Amino acid sequence: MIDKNSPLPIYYQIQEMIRKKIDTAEWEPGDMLPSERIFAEDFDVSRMTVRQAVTELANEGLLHREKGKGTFVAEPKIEQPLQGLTSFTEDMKARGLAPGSVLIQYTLRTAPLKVSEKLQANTDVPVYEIKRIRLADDVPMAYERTFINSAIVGELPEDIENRSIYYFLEKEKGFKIGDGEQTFEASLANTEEAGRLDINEGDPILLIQRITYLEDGTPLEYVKSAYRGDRYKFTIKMPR
Ligand code: 16G
Repeated sequence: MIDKNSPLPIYYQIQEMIRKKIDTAEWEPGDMLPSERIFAEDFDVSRMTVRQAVTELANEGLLHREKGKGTFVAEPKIEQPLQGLTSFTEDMKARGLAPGSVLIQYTLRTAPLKVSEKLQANTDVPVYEIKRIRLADDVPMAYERTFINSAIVGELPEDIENRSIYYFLEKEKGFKIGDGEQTFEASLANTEEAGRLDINEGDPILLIQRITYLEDGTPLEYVKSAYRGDRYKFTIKMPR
């Protein structure tokens, strides 16, 4: 299967072989790959070459490594189309996954300077600060830090952990959410994010910031989220 006379580098041929096994479901998510040693012996190549192939596929999110255990076929990434302003709960339900949250913090406080700027409010305005780990079928997907202007929404319910904030505001309170503005940037998980997302410190994450506005243009929330780089990819349709 490996052609040493081919102009294609050997590590690349190994990668293609692994890809094929995953594409054809010969290897399925959760399956453990043979060890580097076995691989190297089977193909009569160096362990370094095998490692290079596997490392690149792990960086791509196709494989994932667990310290002291081995390398496994990763779950396919969740593909999130960027069209329209949706909530996490809606996004998960749309793809047949069960949305969930673990509430880490839920406080009413005065807005930090940056947050007050984003919400176009005074620094003494009371804001809810809500930290939630967002789960899909019980697996952590994102770690969200939400700031909501309480001067605008009034009181939020105590049992926020088990609720959709958008559903509550729109369906129970009658607010009209208008639109949102979002930025994406690549980053590496810090200690807190890694712990919350069940990944290693330094693993790739996507940092997303969203400001959501009511229909009349009033800023409602400012949210900073860390999404797992190995579990998510975003798609966007671009009409020319
Ligand atoms: C999404 C939004 C977040 C919003 C949340 C509401 C991004 C990056 N963030 O996670 O801004 O607060 O949905 O979700 O998409 P909920 O209605 O399920 O509580």
